[in-house]
Order: sequence, then structure tokens, then C-alpha cells
Amino acid sequence: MNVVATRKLLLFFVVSLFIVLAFRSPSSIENKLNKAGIRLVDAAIDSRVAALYYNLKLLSGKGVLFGHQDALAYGVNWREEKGRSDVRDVCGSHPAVFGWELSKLGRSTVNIDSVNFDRMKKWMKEAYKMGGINTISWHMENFVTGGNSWDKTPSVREILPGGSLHDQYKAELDVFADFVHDLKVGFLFKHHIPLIFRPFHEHTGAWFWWGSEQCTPEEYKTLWRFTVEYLRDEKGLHNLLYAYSTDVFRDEAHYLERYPGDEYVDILGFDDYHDVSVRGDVEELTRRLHIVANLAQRKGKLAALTETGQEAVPTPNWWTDVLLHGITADSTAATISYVMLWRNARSSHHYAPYKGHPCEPNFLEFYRDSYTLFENDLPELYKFPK
Ligand code: BMA
Repeated sequence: MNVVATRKLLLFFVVSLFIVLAFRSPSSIENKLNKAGIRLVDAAIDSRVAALYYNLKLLSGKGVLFGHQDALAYGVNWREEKGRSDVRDVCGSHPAVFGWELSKLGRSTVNIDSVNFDRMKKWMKEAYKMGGINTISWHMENFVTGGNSWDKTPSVREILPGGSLHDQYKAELDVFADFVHDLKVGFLFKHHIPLIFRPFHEHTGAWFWWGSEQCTPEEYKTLWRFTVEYLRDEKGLHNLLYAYSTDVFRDEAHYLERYPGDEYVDILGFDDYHDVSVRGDVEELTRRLHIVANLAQRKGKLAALTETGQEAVPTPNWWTDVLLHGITADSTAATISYVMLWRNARSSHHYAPYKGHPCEPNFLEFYRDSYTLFENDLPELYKFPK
């Protein structure tokens, strides 16, 4: 190659690099978010995560994404079959949101539900490449006893800064950061896949060691803020959206009792099995959705029904008459971004349908409703629209 050709090639690379950097520059992302009134927990968030948030805002009020825990890993009577999910078996499309669980991370090769962590990473990447969204919950082990998250021995105070087990907590977050760090895709320019991280969930309940009777509101808030700051500022993770997710709550004040602050939360959610169970009350679901969605609107944030479901779905027409109706009966409630159903472990413990389940026709009606969005329905979520 002669000198001129070499120079041209070099110039081409420099110009391309400039263009790439200009498009990815944090200031242009910040401008877009500012214009849309969005302030994320992480001011240095990756552009794809920012785009995801922006696009979910655009979709709010137009449709609700459907999610399912462990969808790609297993279903009722099967495990680890490529391309399979119970939801897809029934309606032809995977869910749009994919939930994953990190209990036992760093202690075992598999989580509490026997999902192998290496394969989980693979499925998370697959879900992302399909255009779907990954969300993580974490039934973290009790730091004082080593028991599981249902071991109610108070533990929060010990893991806070200054507490006797603070270093152990940091080590746990280090393991989490390594896991997240591995979730990279791309060929020349590798990037981390966007994630919705939903730690210390259902804290209005008192069944986990971080629950309402196991720590004070101040301790909970301190734990949350420390966790965010450590992951963002010390570990440099910039691909996380943070979801605050209570269990059922009485009113707005109760919902906000342990809220760590707008600077620490991107998505306002809650888990609600209570109102949709056999003896539930769908109007209560709508009322609570309204409270959270209204709060999210006032704060410029997204809202979600982060977990729900009726175990084994015995109620006829549950999908349309309970879940969909509960969400769409009120125009504010209907602005939530997504609803996620819990896992399909076995025929006595599952929340989504599977092939042959009596609720299949009703689920198909739910799927075909223009308000529900599955993987097939998704627009490009990881780029800012033109
Ligand atoms: C619960 C049940 C358990 C599971 C746990 C963590 O709701 O589904 O079987 O181990 O969640 O995923």
C-alpha cells in the first residue's frame, strides 16, 4: 500500500471513530433525556439503556409489555430446550420481558431454582438480541445466618456501612458486578446489555430479612442508596435501571415509606398476587396501579407491575377479565410499562399458561388484544427513534 492510500485509510478510521463517538457522546444522550423530562439514576448511563427508557416512555399508555420469569430456561414438564418458552408454545411469541433470579450467586453454579448461571447469561443475551428486556431479582441469602432470604433474622443493620458484615455485603456486590460485567455482546464494539435491577423487593411485606418488620425505613433507604452508589460509582456499572418494587400497600404514603428518593430509583413498581388470587379483588389491583402510575407520572418515571399471577390460573378468563381488565380499567393504571408473571415451575406452581392448560384460549385472547405487547410486537427499544 502506498503512502497516499495509507493516509486515506487512516483518515477514514479517524473520521469513523469521530462519528461513532459523537453519536455515543453522553451530552447528546443527556439532551435527549432532558428534553423528554427524564432523569435517570445514572447520569453516565449507556446510550442503549437511555434509549430503552425513552422508548418505554413513548410506549406508556399505548400498550403493556408482557413478561415471564425464567421463560427461556424451563416450563412445565421441560427444561432447557433451545428456542422454547411455554408462552411461545401457546401463542407463537416469546414474552417481551424476561425475569431472572440471582439467589446463590457466587455460592453455587445454579440458583435456588436450579437455573445454571452460565446458561442464564446466555439466555439473557438471547433475550436482548431478540429485542426483549431483561430484569433481575435477587433472593439474597441472609448475611448473619447464611440462611435463605426467608430467614428473617435481622441482617440489614449489619451490612450497612459501619456494620459488622459490611465487607461481606460489598463482596457480594462484587460478585454481582462480575456477573453483570460478563453480559457483553457485540463484535468490534462490545457493549453491556441493558438490565432492570430490582433488589430487595416486596419490602412492604415481612417475609424477607429486608422486610418491613426486619429493618427500619431509614435502614432500608440507606441500604438501597449504598447499593446504587457502590454499583454505579465504585464498580462502574452503567447498564442498570433500578426498580423499586414493594408488595401490596395501603396508599401512596405507605408505598413511599421506604422510598430511597428520586435520585435512586428509575422504575416504580410493586408485586401483587394478593388482588389477583382466587379470592382477590381486581378493583384493588386497579386502585394500586393507579397510585403507582400516577406517582411515576408526577416524577417523570416509569411504572410497572413487577410481579403478579394467580397460581395455576384456576379462574376462568383470568387473563382478560382479571389481569387485562385490572390494568386497562383506569387510564392512569394503563400507563404502566410492563407486567411480569412469575415462573412456570410445575403444574401445581406456575403462573403463565403452557400447552394444554385450560386457560389457553383466554390467554390467546389476551395475547391478541392490541394493548398487550409480546416479543413479536416490539419496536426497536435500544435506539433512539429518528
Ligand atoms: C418463589 C417460588 C419458589 C422460588 C422463589 C425464588 O416465589 O417460586 O419456588 O424458589 O420464588 O425464585
